[in-house]
Amino acid sequence: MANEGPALRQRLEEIRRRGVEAFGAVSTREELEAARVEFLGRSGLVSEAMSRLRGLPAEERPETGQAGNRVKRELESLLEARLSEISAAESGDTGTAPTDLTLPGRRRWTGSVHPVTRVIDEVCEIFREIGFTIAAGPEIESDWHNFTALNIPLDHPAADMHDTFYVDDGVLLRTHTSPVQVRVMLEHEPPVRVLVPGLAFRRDPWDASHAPAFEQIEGLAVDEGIDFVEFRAAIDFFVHSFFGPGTRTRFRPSYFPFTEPSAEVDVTCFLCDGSGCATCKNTGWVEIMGSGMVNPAVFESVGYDPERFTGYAFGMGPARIAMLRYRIPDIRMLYEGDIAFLGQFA
Ligand code: 2U9
Repeated sequence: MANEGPALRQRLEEIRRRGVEAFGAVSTREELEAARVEFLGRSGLVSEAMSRLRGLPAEERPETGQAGNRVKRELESLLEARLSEISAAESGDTGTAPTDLTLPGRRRWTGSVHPVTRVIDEVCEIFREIGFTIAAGPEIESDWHNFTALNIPLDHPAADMHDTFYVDDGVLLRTHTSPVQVRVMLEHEPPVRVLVPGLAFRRDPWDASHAPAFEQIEGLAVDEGIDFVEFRAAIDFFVHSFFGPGTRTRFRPSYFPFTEPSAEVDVTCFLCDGSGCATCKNTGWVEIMGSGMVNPAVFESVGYDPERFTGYAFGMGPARIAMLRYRIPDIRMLYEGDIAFLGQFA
């Protein structure tokens, strides 16, 4: 009988359809058990149909057998699903907890700007007002861009293996953002006024006042006729804008290979107004940055005429400024990602 295979498959499809209907209609364990016996029991409809496989011609058996197995699996999973629904209904578990209308509403979660980022943004905005643009560059640098071009000889302590992360011979993680200014000068003729925020890396300990990776903001202005007066005026404009118009500035002589003369910039303590507190160690002054007139040797390195051009440069650590401003006692608090702590600065 050539039609027996298709006929049996048709029968299986009918069993499947009736089974889906029957399992869908039950609402108690007893009804479900009765439907199980009828369709999936040892002498149930599926078994009965499958027992007729043996009578099929050999070439019809695989396809029909697979169809039978599919019907069996479908009805078995339906059985299981209905069983858990009925159990859940019996235990009174509707799948959703009752709503407690007396609970306070959930506050929408909002992010906040990291205090170091806030300082960076404010500093950039202030210098933007006096003509500075932002520049960026690679964090992995050549020792020429990081040291040599900046008048730091490679046998200077700053270039020592113990202070710098070397990636390869002559290749290192930049120890300041200054190589970016070197790159800007190599690519552009003066006038140059750039601000460079970015990460710098030093082989420093991870303690209350050091981090091996830290943000810096450096600035560089180069043009004909830039003198110390313009330099002080720019720094004063920044200090008044950032710390308040009543803040006074003090330049203390210092030394950096890339500036000459060099100065540390102190401001009157913005926490005690100069009367003396723990932050200013009772001196009334806090140091906020290093600075100076660009050393002509640096101009030589990048091919600028040191007879024609002068300029000033400065560098600050925004984490240090954030610590002073927000009275944060340990630099690690800024870098541990503790949302409860950082959220306070929203
Ligand atoms: C060029 C020429 C000069 C950038 C400068 C400083 C002084 C300075 C420190 C502040 C705190 C680094 O983050 S910190 O530890 N920086 O004191 N930086 S002058 O001078 C330059 C830079 C680039 C071409």
